[in-house]
Formats: sequence, C-alpha cells, structure tokens
Amino acid sequence: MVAAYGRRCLVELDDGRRLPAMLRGRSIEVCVGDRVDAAEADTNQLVVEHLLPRRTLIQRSVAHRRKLLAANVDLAVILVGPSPRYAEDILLRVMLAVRHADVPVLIVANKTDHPAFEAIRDRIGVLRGLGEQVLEVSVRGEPERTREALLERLDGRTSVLLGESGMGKSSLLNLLVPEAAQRVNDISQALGSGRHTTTASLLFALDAVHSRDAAVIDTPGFQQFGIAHLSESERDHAFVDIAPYLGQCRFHNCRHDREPGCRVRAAAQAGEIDPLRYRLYVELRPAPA
Ligand SMILES: Nc1nc2c(ncn2[C@@H]2O[C@H](COP(=O)(O)OP(=O)(O)O)[C@@H](O)[C@H]2O)c(=O)[nH]1
Ligand SMILES: [Mg+2]
Ligand SMILES: [Zn+2]
Repeated sequence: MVAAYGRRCLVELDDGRRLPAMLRGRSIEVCVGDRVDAAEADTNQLVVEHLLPRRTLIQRSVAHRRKLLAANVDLAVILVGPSPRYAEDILLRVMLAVRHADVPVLIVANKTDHPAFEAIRDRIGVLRGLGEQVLEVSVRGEPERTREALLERLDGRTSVLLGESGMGKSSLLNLLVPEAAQRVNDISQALGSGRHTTTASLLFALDAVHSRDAAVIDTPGFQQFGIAHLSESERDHAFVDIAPYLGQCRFHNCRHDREPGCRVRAAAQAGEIDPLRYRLYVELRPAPA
C-alpha cells in the first residue's frame, strides 16, 4: 500500500506496477505500508479484498477516534528542531505511540545551523542520558552530510518520518528522494485526487541505498498528537527515569501533582528527576487503564 486516502488507495504489485484500488466492504481499514490481497476489478483498477497481518502499526487517537499512520515500518524517524518551536511534550507523545507499536525510534534534531539550536542542546543531552538515539543534522546547512548520515540508518528497512509541521520532513525527504515531487505528482494522478496527496501519507522507495527494499514514508505534519489508545501503565513504563519512584507515594492513587507525600515530586524537587520531564509526565495523562 503506497498511499491511502479514505476508501481510495494505491497498491504496488509484486511486479512493481502501481494501481489504484478501492476497498471491498466497509470493514477494511488500511493505511500506508499495509500489505493486502487485491484482485483486478477493471483494467488498471483493483479491489482490496483482504488486509494481511501487520507486523507493526503506528497510530494516534483522540478519545475513540483513531488515525492509522503507518503499518509494517521498522523505524520511526522523529524530527524535532528549535524553530518554529521545540515541543518536547509532542515529541514524548509521538515516542509513546511509536513504542506502543514496538517500533524503534531515531530522533533527528534538525536545524543545527539555526541560532536557536543552542537553546535545545541541554534537552538533547537529557534525551541521550535516557538512552535515546539522537542524530543532530542540518538539512539546509549541511545537506550532503545529513543525507549520508540518514541513508546509512535507513538502509535495508522501511522508515516513517514523523514530526510537527515545520521541522523539515519535506526538506529531508527531498534530500533523500530527489525526485519526490515528481513521484507525488505520479501518485496524485494514479489516485485521481491531486489535492489530497498533500494530506496523505506516501511511501517512497529509497533508490540511493544499496538494498532493494528500503523505503521511507512521509507523513503530513501535525500540531497535536493524541495517545488515547495508551494506558497509564504504558506511559509509566516509557518514563524510565520516573518509573523507579512510582509506588512509593503516601496515597496509592497519587497523581504525583500536588498530593502530600508524593515521592515523584520530591525526587523532581531534589533534582533526581529532570524537572521538565516530571512536569510533562504529570501533564501526560492517557485514559485510565
Ligand atoms: N535553518 C534551517 N531551516 C530549515 C532546515 N531544514 C528545513 N528548514 C526550513 O524549515 C521550514 C519547514 O520545512 P519543511 O520541510 O516544509 O517542514 P515539514 O513541515 O516538517 O515538512 C522550511 O522553511 C525549511 O526551509 C535546516 O536545516 N535549517
Ligand atoms: Mg511537509
Ligand atoms: Zn505521587
């Protein structure tokens, strides 16, 4: 599945041809990266009959509305940067959704050439201290070095680019897939839905690397990222720096906010937990388990 938009999608066949397809029945829900069984409905028109089992599925959700972002990816590349703004709360939400899907994360801190980059260096240090992989790049300032560093990590797998609008996803994609704009055009034509492709996720083969199957999925930017499908205990496990302090508060149902005898807040006040991480943890309240 190269692209999916509502009931319309674009399927890549084993022989490499890409054909538009409709979904058979209301019960099938697909997203980019999905593998499907499809039958020929018309000349150059397919019907998706079955969805094959997914290895991984990244999604976001608000209340009971979920949005499938990408299926069967091996790596999530999450872009952050100092401008338009650095939002660690959104980064955390994306990381939680990706980990929920059992997909490894590579954080790409873009725009090292930007004067405001210095201001986020200590945050990058905190993330690294927690064991996160962070790659510092400048798509605009050092395109060649950035391209090589990324291609090395994307080789041999299917990756998805995630991040807030304005962080440089499209710029990075153009660096990795120079003919991306042309391919977006081709996909629009094939889907017969030109304007939709800018709001859909699209899969691009990475021809610049050695392995035949490397691909990258570009997703539309977002301003918010809901994780209503995660439980509190999943959130707790993801905060490896805070988890050791849980279960030691005076009240067993402590929300670690203003409750007396809170061990987590005490640790933050004593500098044992990074203060921003503590605040983000308290603010990030998924649905109760
Ligand atoms: N200073 C600087 N600006 C960049 C860099 N990479 C991208 N940008 C700019 O950031 C803005 C948003 O980039 P875009 O690729 O559209 O971001 P997207 O919304 O994530 O797809 C554009 O004006 C880019 O030129 C970089 O390395 N340094
Ligand atoms: Mg973009
Ligand atoms: Zn507490």
